[in-house]
Amino acid sequence: MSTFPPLKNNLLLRAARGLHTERTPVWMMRQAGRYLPEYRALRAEDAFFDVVRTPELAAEVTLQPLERFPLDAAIIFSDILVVPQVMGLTVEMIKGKGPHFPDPLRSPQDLKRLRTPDIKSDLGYVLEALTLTRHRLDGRAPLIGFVGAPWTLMAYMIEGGGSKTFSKAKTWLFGLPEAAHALLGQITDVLCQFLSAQIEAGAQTVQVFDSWAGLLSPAVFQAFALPYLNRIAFYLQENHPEVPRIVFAKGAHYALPALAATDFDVIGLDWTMDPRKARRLVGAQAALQGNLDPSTLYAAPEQIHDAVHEMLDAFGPVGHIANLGHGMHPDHDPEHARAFVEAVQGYSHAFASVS
Ligand code: 1CP
Repeated sequence: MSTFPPLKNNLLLRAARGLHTERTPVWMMRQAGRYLPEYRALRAEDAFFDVVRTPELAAEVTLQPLERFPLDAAIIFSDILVVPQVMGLTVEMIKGKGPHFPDPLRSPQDLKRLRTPDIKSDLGYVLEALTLTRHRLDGRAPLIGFVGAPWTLMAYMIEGGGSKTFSKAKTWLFGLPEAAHALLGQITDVLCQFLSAQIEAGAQTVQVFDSWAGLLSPAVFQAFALPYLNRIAFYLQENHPEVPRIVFAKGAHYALPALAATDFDVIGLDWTMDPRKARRLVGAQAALQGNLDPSTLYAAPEQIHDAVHEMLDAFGPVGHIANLGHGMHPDHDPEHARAFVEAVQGYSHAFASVS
């Protein structure tokens, strides 16, 4: 393992542990991406997955938002769909439309098509990008690795792309539960290995994105999402106890107490969740991350400041990582992202010192 430069800003790692920090750390989901002209310029030259698969380019894109804003974390430029790819499914990125699987899983018979990847060779490009980025960061901020959650990945693998209802994937949950569990178990094994390898390659914290958790009922989440999230958090706790684990189960209001009881250290909230209520449900069992409505960034900078102050008051100064409640939109103005970051850093500094 290479020796990395010392970390000069560990605010996020401390907040993730519920420790006191001199101000609230801040980053933005999808902070590297299409709202940045420098990203669009780079993407004009190369296809999406070519950027992801070229460590030099992935590192460059990861650092783009940090060159502009004083962010407290970098998130590696990659995609949750690299995992279905190495399990044997073809994934294309269609301009303006998003991901497309030309040959998704159509029936339980198709599980035979899935392969067990060799993480170090098949996903070596992500690992190399992490190591390179960690060096280039030079300790400015911690580096976040990530994966999609088992249910969210299963949803794409069966549906073949994005969907409003993911009804094909839900057909498996309700009509083919054994096949669904077999698939979820297989995905989970890969995710445990991949997250572990990301940590060994340089990730200082990891986030699991369960972007489609909100489509599930509490009972279905309990049966098909939670056990696998639990397994991932437990595996990481056993193997890398020093690395904080973040889970973001978008839309899953009902799941907060259950997630608090897992080995995740941080629970991400989307913008529809009330921070005070979430804190009551989670107690001191986990730190919270979030949750400004990303659409707030369409407002003028003064209004962004007001909304951020309200958000910081609601979360309080301890055990909070400021973020948006979901990702940046491609039509966001980068200067409004700056207003968000500066508002968090300016206000929380004053606020932590009086509390
Ligand atoms: O044309 C382009 O440049 C493609 C746009 C794009 C980008 C910038 C995609 C396609 N993926 C990404 C990068 C990405 N994806 C990151 C990079 C790091 C960062 O946040 O800065 C991350 C963390 C992801 C994770 C991801 N991919 C999620 C989970 C987060 C979320 O938004 O809920 C999901 C659901 C995906 C699938 C995906 N990849 C790309 C798109 C457009 C989508 C969503 C499609 C859909 O709505 O179903």
